[in-house]
Amino acid sequence: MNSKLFLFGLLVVLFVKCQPSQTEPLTPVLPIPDERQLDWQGMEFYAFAHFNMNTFTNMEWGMGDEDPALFNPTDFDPKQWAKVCKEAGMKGIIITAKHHDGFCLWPTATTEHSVKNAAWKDGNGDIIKEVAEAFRAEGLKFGVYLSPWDRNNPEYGTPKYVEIFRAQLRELLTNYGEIFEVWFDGANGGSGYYGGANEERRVDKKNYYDWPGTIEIIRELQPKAVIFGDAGPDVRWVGNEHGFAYPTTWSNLLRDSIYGGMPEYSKKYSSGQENGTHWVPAESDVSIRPGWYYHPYEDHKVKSLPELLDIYYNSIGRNSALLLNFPVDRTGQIHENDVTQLMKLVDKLKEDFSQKISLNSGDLSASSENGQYAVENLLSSEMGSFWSPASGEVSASVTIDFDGARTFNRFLVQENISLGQRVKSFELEVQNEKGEWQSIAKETTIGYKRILRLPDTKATAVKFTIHDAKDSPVISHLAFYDAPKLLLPPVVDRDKNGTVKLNVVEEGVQVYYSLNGKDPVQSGQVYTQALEVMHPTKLKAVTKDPISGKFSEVVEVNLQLAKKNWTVVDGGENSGNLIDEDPTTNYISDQNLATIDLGENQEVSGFTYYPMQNRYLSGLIKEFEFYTSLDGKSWKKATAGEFGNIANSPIEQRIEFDARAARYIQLKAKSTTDAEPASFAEIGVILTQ
Ligand code: FUL
Repeated sequence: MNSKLFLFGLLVVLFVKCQPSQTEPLTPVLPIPDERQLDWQGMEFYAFAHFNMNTFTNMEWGMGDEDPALFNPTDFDPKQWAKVCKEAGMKGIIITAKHHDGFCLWPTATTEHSVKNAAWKDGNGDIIKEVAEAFRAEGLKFGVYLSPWDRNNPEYGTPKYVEIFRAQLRELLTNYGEIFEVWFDGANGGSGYYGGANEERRVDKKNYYDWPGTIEIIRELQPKAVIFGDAGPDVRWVGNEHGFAYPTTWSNLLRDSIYGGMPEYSKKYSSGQENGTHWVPAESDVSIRPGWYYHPYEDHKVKSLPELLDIYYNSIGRNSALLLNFPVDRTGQIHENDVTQLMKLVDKLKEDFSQKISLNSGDLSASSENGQYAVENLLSSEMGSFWSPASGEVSASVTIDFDGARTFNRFLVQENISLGQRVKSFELEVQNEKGEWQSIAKETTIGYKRILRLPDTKATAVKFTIHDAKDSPVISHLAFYDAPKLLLPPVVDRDKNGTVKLNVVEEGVQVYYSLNGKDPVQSGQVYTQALEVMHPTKLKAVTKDPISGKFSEVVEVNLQLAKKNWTVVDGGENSGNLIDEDPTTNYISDQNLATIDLGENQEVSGFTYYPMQNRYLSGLIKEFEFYTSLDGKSWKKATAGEFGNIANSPIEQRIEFDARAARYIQLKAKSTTDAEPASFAEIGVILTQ
C-alpha cells in the first residue's frame, strides 16, 4: 500500500475512534419513583419498634379494654435504641404510636387511652417525643405506625372515628419534626372493647377510611414522608412477615386494583407486576423474634445468624427494603439477646462484602454502548453513572475480565431506577482457566439492588447478559465479592435410635468430632456419615473451612441414654411424641401424667423435661413430682418441686436427685401454668456415670 494512503487511512480510523460516540437521550420507562421514594430506597435497612400496651400485657393484639395505668416501662431508654440502630447501620426507626388496642404513646387530645393515664412518669411522659429526639440526635430518621383499627375507641366504625384517626395523625405529623414514613396496617375491624360495647365491628375496608382524604393530610403536613400500605401509595407490603421478597420483584404495581387488607393481596399482588401502573416498591417487615411484641418466653427464640442472613439476602438482595422489628422489652430497651443477634448479622455482612474483586475500566467491555453511558460507569456505585447499550437494544452483555483466575460467591447488580425498572431476565456465565464458558445463574428482575449468593466460583472472566428488558437496560453498578464461609459449629441432630447427624449450615466445610471429651481437632476424626451413640457420651464437634483453614467455635453436647428401647406406658394418642427426640412435637395428657418404660434397669440420677415450643403455649408443667419403679407397679417418689420460671423461659429443664435403679419413670404435673392439661415435648433421663 502506498504509504500516504496508509497514513490517511490511519488518521481516519483515529478520528473516528476519538470522536465521542453519539449519546441517544434516554426516556424514562414509566412508572418511575418520585424524589421521596428515591430517598427512601437509599435507606435500605431500618428498624421497627413494637412497644406499647401489649408489651405489658404479654399480648400480640390487645382487646382495647386494658387499663392505661399498666403502661409502665421501668428503665425507658430510647438513646439505647438509637445507639443500637446506629451501630447496626440502620437508617431510622418506625414506632407503633398506636396499635390495634388503641393505646396512644403520646398525650393525644383525642382520647384518654394514652400515656396521659399511664403509671409511667405519673402520666406526664411522651414516648414519641423522646424516641424522635433520641434518633435525630444520632442523625437517624423517625417514622410512625398508626393503626387504623382501634379496638378501644367507642366511635370505631362510624364516620366520627375517621375524624378522630385523622386528628391523631395531625398531632403526630405536626409535633414531632420530620417523619420519613407513615405506616398503615392492613388489619382492620373485628371484635373489640369499643368503649364497653364488646362487640364485633366490621368496616368496608375499601371505602370506610376515605384514604385519599387521609393521604392529602400527610402530603400537606409531611411532604417528604412515604406512605406505607398494601396499596401504597408510596411503599407496599411484601405480602408476608418472614422478611422475604421474591426472586422476581417488580417495583411497579397495579395500584388501582388494590385496597388495604384485601384478602388476595399476598398471592396476587405482593411481588409487583411488570406492567404495574405505579411505582410502589416493596418493604419487607419481619420481627427478630417470633412475636412482634416482647414476651419473656421468647428470649431464647431470637432469630439465628443463618436466619437473619437469609432475611437480608432475600429482602435487600431482592429489590426491597428491610424493616427489622425489635420487640422492645418491659424495661423500655432493646433486649440484650436481640442486640447480640443483630450485631452478629452486621459483623457477618461486613465480612461478606469486605473482599471485593477489584476491577479497572480496562477489564470491562460491552456488546454495545450508548455514547457516554459507557461500560466503565458500572464501576461507580452512583446511580446517575450507568451503562446502557445502544438505544432500543433490550438484549446486551458486559464481559468482565478478571486478569487471571479469581474466586467469588456474591454478585451484586443495580439498575438506575430513576429511569424505571427495566430488566426482565439476565444470566451470568463464567470462563474457566481452560477458556470454557458455563452458565451459573439465570434470573429475572434486578431493580434497585439484586444480590446473588452463589457457590464458590473460580473464573478468569464473567459474562453478564441481559436477555430481555422493557427498554434498553440502564445498569448503574455491578460487583463481585468473595464472602468467607459462615463458620458455625455443626448442628447436632440425634434421633430416637441414637443416630447422630452433624449438620452444617453452609456446604463445602469439614466437620471434626470427638466422643471422648477430647479436643475435636486433635482427635482428627472427620465426620463423613451418621454416628450411632447409644450411651451417655460427651460429643464435641467443630467446623473447618478448608480454604482459609479457619475453625468455628466448638459445640459440646452431653448425649443421654438413647431412647431406642423406650415405650410410653398407657400413653394413647401422640404419646410417641414424648420420646421422639423432636421438641417441636407434643404430647398432651388429660391425666397430667407421663409414664415411660426404659426397656431395662438403669442407674437414674435425674430427668429432663422439654416444654412445648409452639408459638402459643399451653399446659407447661409448673409443679411436678417424679417417680421411679422397678416393676411398673410400686412407685417411689424421687423428687418433687417446681420449674421456677418456665412460663417466661420455656427452655429444657434439668432436675437431679440421688441415684437409684429404675426400669420405669413417671413425671406427674401437679399444676400447669394455665390450668390446661399438661403438655410434654420431650422427656429424658440422666444416668449416673
Ligand atoms: C400486622 C399486625 O397485625 C401485627 O400486630 C404487627 O403490627 C405487624 C407489623 O403487622 O399486620
